[in-house]
Amino acid sequence: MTGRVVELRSDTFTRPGPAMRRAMAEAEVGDDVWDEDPTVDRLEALAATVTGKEAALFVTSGTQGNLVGLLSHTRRGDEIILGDRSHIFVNETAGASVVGGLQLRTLPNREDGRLRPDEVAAAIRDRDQHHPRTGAVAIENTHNACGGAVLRPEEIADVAGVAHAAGVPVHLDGARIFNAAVALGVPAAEIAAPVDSITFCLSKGLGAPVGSLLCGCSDYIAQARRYRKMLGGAMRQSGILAAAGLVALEQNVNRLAEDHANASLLAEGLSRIPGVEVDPGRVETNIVFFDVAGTGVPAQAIVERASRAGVRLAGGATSFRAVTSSEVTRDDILHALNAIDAAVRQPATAGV
Ligand code: TLP
Repeated sequence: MTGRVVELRSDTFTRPGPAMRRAMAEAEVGDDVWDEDPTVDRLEALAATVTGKEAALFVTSGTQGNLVGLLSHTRRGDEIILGDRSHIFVNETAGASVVGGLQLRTLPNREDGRLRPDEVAAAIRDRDQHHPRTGAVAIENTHNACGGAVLRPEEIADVAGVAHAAGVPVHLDGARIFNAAVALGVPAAEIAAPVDSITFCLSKGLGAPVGSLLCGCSDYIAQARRYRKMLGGAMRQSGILAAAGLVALEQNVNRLAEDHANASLLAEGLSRIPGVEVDPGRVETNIVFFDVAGTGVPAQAIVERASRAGVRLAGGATSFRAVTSSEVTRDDILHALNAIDAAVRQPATAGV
C-alpha cells in the first residue's frame, strides 16, 4: 500500500494551495450585499475583463450561475433551447423549470458537443400565440458529457448568429472555459465574444474552493444580482472566497495545459489495455471517457480494485469519466494506468 491517492473523479476535488490559502486569510473584506467588499469588486472586475463583458457577478456555484443567468434573460413560460447532454439539462435538477417556470427544449448534442445552427434556427419559435416564447439558447464549452470537447469561437458565432437574428440571447455554460481557451491558445474573451452571457467556475481546474462568475452587460448583471439575492446567493464577507478566485485566475490558468497533457497520456495508456475502449484523438482537454464492456469485468469491480491502489474512479454501468487536475501528476497517471490494467486482468470470477 503506497498511501498514494490519485483523484480522477472530478477536477472539483482540487484543493486550495498555500498561496491561495494565504490570500484568503489576508483578504480585505466588507459586506458585499452593501457593495462594500473590495476583494469581491476586484474579482468581478477581473472576471468581466477576462471574458470581455461589461460586468460580472460572483455566485456560489456553476449551477447557480446558470440558473441566475437563464432567469435574467427570460420570463416564466419561455422556452430554452439547449443540448440533450448539456449540464444544465442533465445535472442541474431542472432548476430552470422549477424556479424559472422555463420549458427546456433539447436538441441533440453532436459527439463534439456542438448544436447544429440549422437545428437551432428551426427550433426557434415564431410569434404564434399558442407557442412559448424562445427565451434563450444555452451552449456549453468545454462540453463535459462530450468528453471535454472544445467549441471554437467560429462555431459559437454560427449558433449565436441564428439566435441573434431572431432576437434570442445566448448563454454559455463555460464552467471550464479556461480549459477551452488554453486548448485553443486564444483568450477566453474571444470564445465568449459571440454570446450574451457566460458562467465560468473557479472551483474546478482553477483550484478555488468555491465560486463561479456570471458575466454579461451591465443591465443584465444588475438584474442577475436581484435573482442571486432571491436564491439566497448574496453573500457577506465573501472577499475571503473571492481572494481565492483572484489567485485562481491570476496563477492557475496556464497550468491547465499540464492537465490536458496528462489526460492525453491517460487516454493513450488506456487504449493499450485489452478490452478498454477509448479514443485518444478525441481528448482535447482534461476529461477522458472510456468504456470497459470489452474487458468482461464489471465497472464496479474495477472501481473497487483501483480504489485499493488509491485510484479514485467514478463510473456508470460500463463507462468511466476520468478528469485530470492539479491534484494529479504525470507519475500519478502512470500509477493509475498500472492499477486499471491490473484491475481488468483479474478475472471477473475473482470478485472485487
Ligand atoms: N460538473 C460536475 C458535476 O456536476 C457533474 C463535475 O464533476 O464535472 N456546468 C458544467 C459543464 C459542469 O461540469 C458543472 C459541474 C457545472 C456547470 C455546475 O457547477 P457547480 O458544481 O459549481 O454547481
